[in-house]
Amino acid sequence: MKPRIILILGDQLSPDIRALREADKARDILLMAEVADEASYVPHHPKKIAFLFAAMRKFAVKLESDGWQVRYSKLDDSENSRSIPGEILRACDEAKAEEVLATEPGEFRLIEALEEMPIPVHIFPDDRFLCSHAEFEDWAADRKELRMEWFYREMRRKTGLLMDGETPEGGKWNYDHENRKPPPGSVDAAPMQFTPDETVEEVLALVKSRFDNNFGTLDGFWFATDTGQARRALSHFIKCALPKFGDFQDAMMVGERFLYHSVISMYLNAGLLGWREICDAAEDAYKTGHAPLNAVEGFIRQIIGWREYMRGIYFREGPDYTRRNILNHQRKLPGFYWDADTRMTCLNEAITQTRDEAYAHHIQRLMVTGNFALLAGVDPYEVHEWYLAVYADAYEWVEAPNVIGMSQFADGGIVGSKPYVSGGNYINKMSDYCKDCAYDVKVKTGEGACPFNYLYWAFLDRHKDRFGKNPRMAQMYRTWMRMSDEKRADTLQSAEEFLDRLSAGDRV
Ligand code: FAD
Ligand code: DLZ
Ligand code: SF4
Repeated sequence: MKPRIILILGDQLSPDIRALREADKARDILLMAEVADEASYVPHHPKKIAFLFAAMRKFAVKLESDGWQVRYSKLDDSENSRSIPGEILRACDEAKAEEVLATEPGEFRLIEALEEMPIPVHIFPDDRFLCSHAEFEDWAADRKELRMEWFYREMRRKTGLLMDGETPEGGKWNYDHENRKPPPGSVDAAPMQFTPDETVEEVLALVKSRFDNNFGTLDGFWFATDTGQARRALSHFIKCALPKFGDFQDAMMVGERFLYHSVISMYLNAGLLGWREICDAAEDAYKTGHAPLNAVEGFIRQIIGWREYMRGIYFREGPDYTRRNILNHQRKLPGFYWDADTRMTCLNEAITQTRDEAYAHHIQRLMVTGNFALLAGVDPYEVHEWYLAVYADAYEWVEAPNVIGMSQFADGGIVGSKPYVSGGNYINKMSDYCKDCAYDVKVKTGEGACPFNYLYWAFLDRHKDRFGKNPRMAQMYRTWMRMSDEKRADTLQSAEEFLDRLSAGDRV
């Protein structure tokens, strides 16, 4: 029998990935390929590329030691054809294979590329997720609103996580109201870091030589790059940070890049960890009294709730989702997103740490970089491309619904019932950023005022036809309308002047 080519992509590094389960060790050839097209369809952060290449190389070695025949293309192989379809054709040619088995990629562009191949490619569902496309479709069909909270409850019932029979543990489904504490005085946790081994060093040299001009620092690489390390990082998080995860989930602090977050999204999304082992470990921490319910419920919700829900939205909405722009925002992404050169401390902190770590936590992504882009009216596609490039955990299936939907409201309210916008007050309450900022968070208009303050009202004013009747925003519109004509005019003028300076490329 002729061999078949079994494709394993860079974010499919799971020993039980579906295409591998379909494969025959005695017959088939596994294909893994570092290719220029995947490494450059957006200017990925060098740490993201290094993480994936190192993890891919180590996974290939593991597969070989398990008895598989692996055909691995390195980026600098002279024959490398630069693309996944090109490498498939090359592998088929060499092995005289006429059939390819693949697991569904997490981005439409790659699914389409596989579907257009001149040889048969069987694409199997990626069943590393809790909710299949069909199950999400069933849940979504006939619903007027696709609220995550309802989806999440289904997933709790389905998994039995934190369930006491039919009732949620502790009597409530969601303990979020306990999870909004301002920043602590100091942070007594940090993610587990790993010294680069020989494989990682080799990849770091390659990435440095090829992607040095991309946004992002390669120095100080410390990510886990195999399942063993990722599991140690997970255990470390459960032991040291999970107990306070809930309390400080929304907090932000100067110089504290990780607070009590798990920093496991890149491992989970690449396949080094699975959702079940993560959630079981968290649930155990609750059952043994190590971590409180508000922390464990909040953490599990992110994984079986938000993460699965976002994937459901991406595949349900289809390839045009990333181009949605319901608010018709057209501004270019400000230059400081690429060099952190801004006087606004919150943005400077979030972007600097993104540059250094390829990581920012959820509230930084949503309420600092995302909030600013939305208030300033940046083209959501540009915002989407930025997030897809700069974070180590970013693949379109999870990034796009978070950016286009949750953060930029560009999908018209599929993911969120109202836009996530706020003035400086929210950032001041949840962080210590404002203390040392060049702008004054208490001042609402004029030169030294916090830009988030006037941009917030200008956003509401600009979109009053769309949001004025939204019951969740009625209170804010009443406050806006109660302001004197003079104050409103002042606010709009401050916003206009600021946006003009932004357009002119001034340092803001
Ligand atoms: P923790 O705070 O410790 O949370 C635990 C886990 O829950 C995460 O590892 C992640 O797997 C999951 N999770 C939490 N929130 C979400 C969410 N909203 N959607 C999906 N999964 C979630 N997450 C990505 O994995 N990739 C992305 O490209 C991505 N882009 C984002 C863009 C924006 C604008 C926003 C607002 C959020 C984005 N997120 C993305 C979600 C979230 O910010 C990250 O998952 C989280 O910050 C990763 O850090 P952590 O592992 O420390 O997470
Ligand atoms: C993100 C990424 C990068 C940077 N490089 C590769 C690569 O060289 N080879 C590969 O198989 N996968 C890579 N990936 C991950 C893919 O882009 C990812 O599989 C798709 O975006 C689908 O999620
Ligand atoms: Fe950000 Fe405004 Fe606070 Fe400065 S004052 S850190 S711009 S919220």
